[in-house]
Amino acid sequence: MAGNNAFGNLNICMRTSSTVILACILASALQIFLFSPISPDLLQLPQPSSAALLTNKKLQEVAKIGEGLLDKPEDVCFDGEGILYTATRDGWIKRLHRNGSWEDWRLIGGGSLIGVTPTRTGGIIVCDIEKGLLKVGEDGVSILTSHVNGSKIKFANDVIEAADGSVYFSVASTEFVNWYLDVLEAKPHGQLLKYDPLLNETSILLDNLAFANGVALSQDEDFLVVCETWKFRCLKYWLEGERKGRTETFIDNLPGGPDNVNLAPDGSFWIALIKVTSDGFEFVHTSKALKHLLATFPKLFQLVKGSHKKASVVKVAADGKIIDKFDDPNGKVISFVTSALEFEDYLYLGSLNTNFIGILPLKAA
Ligand SMILES: [Ca+2]
Ligand SMILES: [Ca+2]
Repeated sequence: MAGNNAFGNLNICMRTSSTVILACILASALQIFLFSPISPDLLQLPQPSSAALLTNKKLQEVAKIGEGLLDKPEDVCFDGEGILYTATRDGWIKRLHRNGSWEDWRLIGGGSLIGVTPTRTGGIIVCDIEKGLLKVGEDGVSILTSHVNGSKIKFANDVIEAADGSVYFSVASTEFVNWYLDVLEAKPHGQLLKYDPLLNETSILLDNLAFANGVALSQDEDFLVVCETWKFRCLKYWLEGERKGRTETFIDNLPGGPDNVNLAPDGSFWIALIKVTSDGFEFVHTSKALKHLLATFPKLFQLVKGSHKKASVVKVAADGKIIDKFDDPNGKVISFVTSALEFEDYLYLGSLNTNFIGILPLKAA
């Protein structure tokens, strides 16, 4: 009898444990679906084109400038006098003078400054993820534009000023400020915007872009390149000529997600490429359940994100062909390179994972 009782108790115990485990699983699943901040689509990450050049280690040769002074300098630009500017995560615009001295130039605050570009009238324009576009000059900081069609501009990402004073800029996502949530949702929430300083008006040129990122003008300013990070491609938007207002693919199947793009002196473009996903985790993008799980527990992003594990930049001719490529294949010296800018035969590299700007001589490279 005692044996039977013990067996019965064990049975009840096991049934209770199973019920508790099942209830926990159901509750977790319910929590994930109820609290998931995304409504995801599946995403097939593009395969790099066979025209992409082989991986090398050239970015491991970078020298580091401003080391220790620069907190995640996402973008870099030069003014007409050759002064370098960058916006740092601790809310500063810092600049490097020709004589090699760094200056903490303007404190804007917040942790949301990224893309920068010089203006014809002096100073720079900076993208503030929270506030929109800011003009930063000797006389201080002002908001250039913060709204479009009555809505607040969120996640301005990169900006360029044309010779006629028009300012073109990207909005990465109208939904998310966390870039990986936008990747996981895989719905195109990005835009290309134009600010007209004469009319003091901001308008939407392109909508439904897949994390609109870098923006650059061609040498003749007849077209503009805008990058779509998680589609691994950049578009060409025509500003002049017969095709004015039309959009076509500039380059696709890039060997990484394009971030910032900059015109090179020879008319080609330098594009920084992000490793969006760690090797072996690509399957995450093809499962809605896993996307919900990750989006609900963002600490898991570190497992899946590949951005901190590699750096790549490509040089793409005006006809959309890759003509050069530099990598740090395992992020040994520099990783998460977001910007590559050529100036006086050197390539300057911004990154969201460094406390310096990388610099590489192009003649010797
Ligand atoms: Ca820029
Ligand atoms: Ca960017």
